[in-house]
Amino acid sequence: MAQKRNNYRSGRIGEEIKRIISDLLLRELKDPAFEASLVSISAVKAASDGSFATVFVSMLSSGDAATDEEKRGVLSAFVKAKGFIRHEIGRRLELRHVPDLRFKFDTSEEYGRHIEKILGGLDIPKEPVEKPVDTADDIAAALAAAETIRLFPHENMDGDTLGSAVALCLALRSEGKDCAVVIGEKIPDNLEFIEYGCTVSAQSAAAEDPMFAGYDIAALMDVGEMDRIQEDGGLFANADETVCLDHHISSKAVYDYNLIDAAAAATAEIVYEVIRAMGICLDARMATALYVGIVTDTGRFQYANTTPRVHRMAAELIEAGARVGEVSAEVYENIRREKIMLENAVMSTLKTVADGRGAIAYMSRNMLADTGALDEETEGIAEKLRSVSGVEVSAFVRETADGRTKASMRSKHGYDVAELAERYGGGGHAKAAGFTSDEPLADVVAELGRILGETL
Ligand SMILES: [Mn+2]
Repeated sequence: MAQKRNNYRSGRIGEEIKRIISDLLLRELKDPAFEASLVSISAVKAASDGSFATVFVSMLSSGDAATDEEKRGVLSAFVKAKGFIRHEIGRRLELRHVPDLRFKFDTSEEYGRHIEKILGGLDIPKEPVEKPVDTADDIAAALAAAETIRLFPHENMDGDTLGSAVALCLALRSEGKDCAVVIGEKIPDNLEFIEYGCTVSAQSAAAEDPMFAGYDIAALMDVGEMDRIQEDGGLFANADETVCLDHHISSKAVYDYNLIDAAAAATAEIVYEVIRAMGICLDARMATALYVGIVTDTGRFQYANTTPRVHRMAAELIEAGARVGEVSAEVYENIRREKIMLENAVMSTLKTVADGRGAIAYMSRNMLADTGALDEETEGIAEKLRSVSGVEVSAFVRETADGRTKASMRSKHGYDVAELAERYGGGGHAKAAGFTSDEPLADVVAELGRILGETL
């Protein structure tokens, strides 16, 4: 399996992207919006993790400052051409993972036109910009100052990402904010009960905001990478300000506001602090949504992340009206027969290595098709594999819909699976981590078997 890290530093890649887009503007990008005004790229700032790059666009319209309408036309033309531009960047730089692009106007240029100075001043930072994390009070203040807020749960939606987003959405709506949770997947049946009218499809959100420029704040919920949300990045990346609320140790503080706390058991714990910092009183629905987040991310208060703080928070949520019985019945006694049949099929592939200390099982697309189960119904299989007596590390390897191979690893005691996942461009926690590879399923299964056999 090849490593996925690219060799470009973020400053270097920013310069390369600027050069390529400038060249495309001269030769290949033919939208009339580009021709009506003098459009140029003043700088490109790449995020330190390579997940996205901000392209600063300048324009002069027949010697005057461009009108808002002209600017919208240009932004929209860039968004339309984004697929082509990213393709060209990937081709010319031989990158497997092209950063997503967010286009912004370089407003500093409108007033001064001291182009030289601006190019110098805005130039690409020499080192990746990872910032210190913000406090719940900082996040609360940023949210309080915003009017339109969109929350973005991660793909393969789980109880924490959805519960956190729904609770924060309800809290912000109670303050009169225009807020919604943007999803691109069907909500798993066992989580549908906490939807509470909060979600909008990424498609309809895009239709409502075709310029991808309308939100004051876009927030990543329970995820640190833009390419793991349920839309292609345009809606999130072009908000005025970006926020990351997460508890994954691999997430980097590269957004405008970041509250990333690896000591939190769930993002719901972080969101709870933010809601309290905003001075909002929890209602029964917010409490239920947050309760789902902590119950699912602590494995029903069984994992090592189950701290006194988690139990105190659970007690406060129940006091605020969290519906404990409903959560238990909806989340855990609501399993589709197809999912059980898929688990049977996966378990029949179980192999152990290192005298039973490593357990590996896999799922092919055929197994999914034969049982009629859905991709998200693989959730929980990695944990089930770890529950086998004597197993220290489990790996569940599956084929994804787009033909790649995804590995989810779990460990019982000391083994750090995040370190293993990071070698393949993935990440996670010491006891729960994963990665996605372009190698075939059988190769990933064989290699993980070999590595666990040697290291356990
Ligand atoms: Mn989580």
